[in-house]
Amino acid sequence: MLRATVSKPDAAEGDILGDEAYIQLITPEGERVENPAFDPAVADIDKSKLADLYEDMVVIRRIDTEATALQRQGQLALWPPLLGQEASQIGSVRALRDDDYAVPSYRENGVAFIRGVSAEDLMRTWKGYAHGSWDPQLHNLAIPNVIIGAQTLHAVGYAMGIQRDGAKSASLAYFGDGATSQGDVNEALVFSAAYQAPVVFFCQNNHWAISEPVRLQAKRQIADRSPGFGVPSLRVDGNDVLAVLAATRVALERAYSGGGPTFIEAVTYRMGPHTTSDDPTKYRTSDEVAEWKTKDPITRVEKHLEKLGAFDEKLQSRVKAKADAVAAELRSKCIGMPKPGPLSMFENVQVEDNPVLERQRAQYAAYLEMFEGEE
Ligand SMILES: Cc1ncc(C[n+]2csc(CCOP(=O)(O)OP(=O)(O)O)c2C)c(N)n1
Ligand SMILES: [Mg+2]
Repeated sequence: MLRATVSKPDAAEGDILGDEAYIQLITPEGERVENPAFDPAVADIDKSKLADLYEDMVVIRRIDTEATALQRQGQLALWPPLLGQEASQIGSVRALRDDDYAVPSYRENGVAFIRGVSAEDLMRTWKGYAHGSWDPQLHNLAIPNVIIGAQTLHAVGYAMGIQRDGAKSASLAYFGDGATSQGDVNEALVFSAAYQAPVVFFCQNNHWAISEPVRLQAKRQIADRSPGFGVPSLRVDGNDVLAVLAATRVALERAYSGGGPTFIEAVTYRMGPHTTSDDPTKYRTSDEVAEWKTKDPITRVEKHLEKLGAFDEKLQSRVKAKADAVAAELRSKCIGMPKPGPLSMFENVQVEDNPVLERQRAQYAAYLEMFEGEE
């Protein structure tokens, strides 16, 4: 079940894009595939719970669409779209317990929403109004990390803390395919294995690190990297919410029971730009995007629910109403957000004030005074 050793190298460069060797429980056509190893992990997911996962995915896609529009209208400074990665984000975050601690990159805005971060807090960072918008302790979710891969070290450190407290929870780090080439991620893997820390490395292989394709940096599958560090891995269809939920639950159970770290490669695709500042038509073909559209994470659950006779009018209107309400709140909170004064940038930098910070604040306040009375 777990890959403790690396698989055979790919036959040819480029095969990584088309490789289907992963855990899949619902096909793009909406068929349920039996999998004796992973079915038990999602045995509780009946029609109604699958409909809830569907609702989650529709809602976070809507958040993404709304936020992208808000950026285009000048209301947000930047937005990193999650379009296409809904199953990876929902399957993984719904596997977490409240006492588990998640450590995201910048792209996990769907994860943040599910962890209870308010629309206002979600928007604040991307409006450029705060360094980090929410209280990590309140949601057991760290603030977004833009330093590629650094958050994997934080997650391992947190997991080592859990170990020392004798608690039975786990931490989970979100990062991308590109991040696996960073030193920080490699160091995090070493430490996690050395201490058998209760941590899950959740890598969303969305096939691109800005304009660099995964095949450039990875001559073998991403899931082959961690076994070399002594961290077993799972490779899962990242567009299949049920499979992602199953794989993440299996990895978390290993962590809770003292089994140590697990690496998950969720094979997915970034359907939109890297951020709203990026134009992906400069470096990838529309054929590639069209091919991934056929593997859409939401459509396949719709098809599956249809086959079960559960994709009815009631569900559709419930989901639409929720998505509409969340989008409307996001928009009104974003547009109505009071602009913080320039000196607010000195808040929450460190736990306590100190002479260096105070001096910088005073210097900047004096500088701002020079412009008083000007338009
Ligand atoms: C240490 C560091 N190096 C470079 C960058 C610039 N940068 C921002 S996003 C990115 C690509 C990350 O790709 P990946 O890990 O696949 O995540 P994705 O954006 O696809 O979710 C890079 C290189 C950065 N933010 N931090
Ligand atoms: Mg990527």
